[in-house]
Parts: sequence; structure tokens; C-alpha cells
Amino acid sequence: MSEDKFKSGFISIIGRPNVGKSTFMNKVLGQKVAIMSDKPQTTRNKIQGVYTTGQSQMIFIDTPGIHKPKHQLGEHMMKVARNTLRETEVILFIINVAEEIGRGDEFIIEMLKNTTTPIILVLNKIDLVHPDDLIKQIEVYKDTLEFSEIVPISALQGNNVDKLLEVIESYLPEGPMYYPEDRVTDHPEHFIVSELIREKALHLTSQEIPHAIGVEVEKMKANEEGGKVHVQATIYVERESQKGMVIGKGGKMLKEIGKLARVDIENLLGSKVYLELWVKVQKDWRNKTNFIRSLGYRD
Ligand code: GDP
Ligand code: MG
Ligand code: K
Repeated sequence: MSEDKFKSGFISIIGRPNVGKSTFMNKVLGQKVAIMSDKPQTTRNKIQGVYTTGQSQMIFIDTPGIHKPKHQLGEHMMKVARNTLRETEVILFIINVAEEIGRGDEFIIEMLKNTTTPIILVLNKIDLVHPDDLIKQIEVYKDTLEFSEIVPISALQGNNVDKLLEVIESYLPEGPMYYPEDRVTDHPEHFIVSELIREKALHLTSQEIPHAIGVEVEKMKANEEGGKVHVQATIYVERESQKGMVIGKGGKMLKEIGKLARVDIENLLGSKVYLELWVKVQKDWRNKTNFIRSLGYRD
């Protein structure tokens, strides 16, 4: 294989909550990159999983939480999603084959209607259905969009995942290796740690604010003397009232978030952790992230 035939590209993963997007990414990457949770929208589109073989490199972009916009943030997420769909080479539309097509799927289909990017329909969770039902589902979906490919898999058991990767590769253009071969995510630890903190904050705070929370890990430094890793992170919220909720009475809530997150981070890193958490109000913290930069392009 000559080097100029190397293929690479970005792949959006789209699908309603709990269809198995994170499970699929983790299966491909062989490690826990995206945090799995029963709670919808734990992850955002910033996730990058990079899968490199001898002949190609696939950069996966998770595009979670695409629902009918009910409020401002919904609309913002929609915009982000639309940009993501435009910028990528392939769209993986993942559905849960064990469930009837629902409004969430239909909304995504509606959104994909004007897309020129090739769409691969991934029928996930085939381990849960009878082959006859699989065929029925294919019939249902076939009429909804022009799919470039339809691939049934079980992300959990790994069935047909290799086949899906082959299909994806066939849609990638010739391109460079954007990331070093051994790189799974851009800042795997920073990212995973921020997701762990976000996850705790979501679990502990009230229903009204989850979308408004973002976490950025500013510093992760091993303190050689104590053997502890010093993690400094900021939880971003959009309003003063939300800041109050995250901090809690006398700092009780923030303390609890920190306590739970610290345990997980210690397990992840395999060392003791000193976790320093800050809460900041920043109205448009989401807009700060330029899409291309978040994908790791460098100029
Ligand atoms: P996401 O919200 O789309 O990222 O979904 P997750 O990857 O978090 O998966 C949601 C749930 O579905 C988890 O409990 C997974 O274990 C489960 N799941 C994912 N893929 C499969 C599959 O192929 N078969 C079965 N039986 N369960 C799956
Ligand atoms: Mg997920
Ligand atoms: K919550």
C-alpha cells in the first residue's frame, strides 16, 4: 500500500439517546472513552475517538442530544449538530432495532433530509431481536431516507462491527493522518475527567440545569511529594442562579460533586487525587468552542 492512498475523514455519530452510540465507539476504540449513562445527553459533540489502521484513520464525532428544539439551548445544539453533519465525510445514523421507530428517530430523519453527506443506517442491538423483526425494521427505515448503506450490528457484543468499519472506510477520501497513530482522543484524560465531573453534577443537581453545565479541566499535574494528582477544573454555568444551585448551601452541593467525582478520577488514574473545583458563570461558554478547533485541526 503506497502512502498517498491513505484515507481519512470525520464521521458523525447521530442517534437518539440510548441507542448505543457510546457503546459502539467504545467497542471500536477498545476502551472507555465516552461516558455511558442511562441519562440522555451526558455526552456532547466534542468527543473524538480516533481509530487508525494501516490504511485509514477515522475520527468519530459523537453528536448526541438531537431532539426537537424546545428552548434556546436546544436550538443551539441543533446548530452545532447541523454544522457537524456538514463538516463530516460520513454520517452514522444509529437506531435501536429493538424499538419501534419513534418521534426522536423521525426528527433526525427530518434533519437529515437535505444532507448530501452519505448516510449509513446502523441497526444496533440485533442481539435483542428475531431476524424477521430485523427485516421488518429495514423495510420501515428504507422508505424514510436515501441511505448509502444499511448495516445491522450489535455494538455490545461486537457483531458485525468490523464489517461496519470496512463500509465506513469505503466512504473516506484520500487524506492525511490527522492524529498520531497511538492517539485515541485529543486529551483523553482531560476529557474523561471533565466528563466524570459533569456526570456527577448532572446526577446531583435539579432537572432544570443539566444542559447549562460544561466542565473544563484546566490542570492535571502529578504532585511528586504526596503522590497525589492535582486536578483543577471549572464547572461552567450560564446564570447566577445556576451557580448557586451547583455550589449549594454553604458549598454542600459542590463538595458532594467533588467527592463523588474524585473517587471515579482516582479509579481512572490509579492514584490519589486532590480535586479543586470552581464554578463560573459564562453566558455563552458553548460558543467559545470553534468547531474545527474542537476537532483538533491545527494551522
Ligand atoms: P447512547 O446514549 O446512544 O450513547 O447509548 P449507550 O451506548 O450509552 O447505550 C445505552 C444502553 O444500551 C446501555 O445500557 C448499553 O449497554 C445498551 N446497548 C448498547 N448497544 C447494545 C447492543 O448492541 N445490544 C444490547 N443488548 N444493548 C446495547
Ligand atoms: Mg452516549
Ligand atoms: K439533573
